[in-house]
Amino acid sequence: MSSSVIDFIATEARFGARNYEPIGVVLSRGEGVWVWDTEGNRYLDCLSAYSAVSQGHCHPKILAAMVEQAHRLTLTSRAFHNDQLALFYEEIAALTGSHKVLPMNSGAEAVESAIKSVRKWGYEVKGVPDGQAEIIVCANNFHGRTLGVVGFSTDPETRGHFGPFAPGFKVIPFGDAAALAEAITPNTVAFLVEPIQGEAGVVIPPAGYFTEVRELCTANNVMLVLDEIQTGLGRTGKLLAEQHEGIEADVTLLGKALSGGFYPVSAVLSNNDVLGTLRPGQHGSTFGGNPLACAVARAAMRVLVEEGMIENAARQGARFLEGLKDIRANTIREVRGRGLMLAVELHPEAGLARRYCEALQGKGILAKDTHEHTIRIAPPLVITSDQVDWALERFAAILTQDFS
Ligand code: IF1
Repeated sequence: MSSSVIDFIATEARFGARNYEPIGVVLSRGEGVWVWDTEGNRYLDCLSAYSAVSQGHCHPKILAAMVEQAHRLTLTSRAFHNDQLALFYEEIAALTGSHKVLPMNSGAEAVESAIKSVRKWGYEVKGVPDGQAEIIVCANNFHGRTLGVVGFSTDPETRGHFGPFAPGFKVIPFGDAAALAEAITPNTVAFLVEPIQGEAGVVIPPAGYFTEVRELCTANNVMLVLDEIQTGLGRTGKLLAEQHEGIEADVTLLGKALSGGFYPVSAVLSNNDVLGTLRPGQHGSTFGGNPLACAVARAAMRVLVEEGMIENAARQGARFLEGLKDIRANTIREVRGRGLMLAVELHPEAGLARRYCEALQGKGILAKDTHEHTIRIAPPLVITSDQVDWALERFAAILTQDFS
């Protein structure tokens, strides 16, 4: 490792809160599926910044839109209108079939905003007694790092020593519709769930689960809130992961790739009056819906559709999944995935997934482990067949070794 790399890492260690343990690489440039470190080594990015860079690094059309807008107007606050927000509303509503949009910045902010909105809907429309709204969530969920959100996490690392937490949440097993039926009460206002659990290790629910969930929520006047911040915008091979299940959420959350990795942009999308309960002064954000964010998001959505990235994710995801399943290695317990949201779960005795990710780095691939034994694989949706095959060769070379 060169001195400059050591200097970057040492300086981060000296001044930075140590809330991450990055792999030992210092990146300085990105283009498409590729990133380069400060030494000029090239890597295929199989994380895509946790699915925020789905359009590929530094997409030229998103960059152009950002630069053009940045020269004109970046931030006005919502105290005044601007000439980008209405266009963003129209385009995201048309793309997703939504009627109401609440623009926010981070994914966690979108989740918190959805929680506030469904509670308000519960009190003012459903008639739940004030202060008694219940929201059902799933074990092993990941919806962000804010205090309200980690309050209903079941992961000790995510929630440990951050209490006390807000009440009003019930935890049920993911993928179990009977457990949802059992947990619903007259005070239940929403079921908040990821279509596929990302951080949990790309956990895909049983076929038919969301059909039953949709029916239960409709029958009990419970809002189905789908957190598509990671699964949305083409990651699973369809615009929204819910489309694999043939259902429609009442509230959909988007973030990450909504900006193509250029800017924090998230949104709460509602197909009914949940967002209609918000009145002026009852919710807000300094940067939410700013013209720069809107211009970036408009370009990010446009290239996603116009450049066929969603269809490519389905095609290349199938290729990647089959190729991973063809790897004969005693280290592999299970290969899972939908579209380009993939994971290789290792047998515990094969050692920590982190070791395999470090070995993959030496082969020119950047991937991230999750929960000790799973390697998450999520390249940008612009990946080509040749690049998938290039990556598969390297995954096979590493997974057939033993780093226990
Ligand atoms: C970290 C992974 C974690 C998310 C879903 C909301 C949010 C996220 C489904 C919040 C964010 C990021 C956060 C980042 C690592 C990454 C992540 F699942 F993507 F891998 F942590 F679980 N809903 N996920 O995945 O969005 O506020 O971050 O914009 O916190 O370490 P955010």
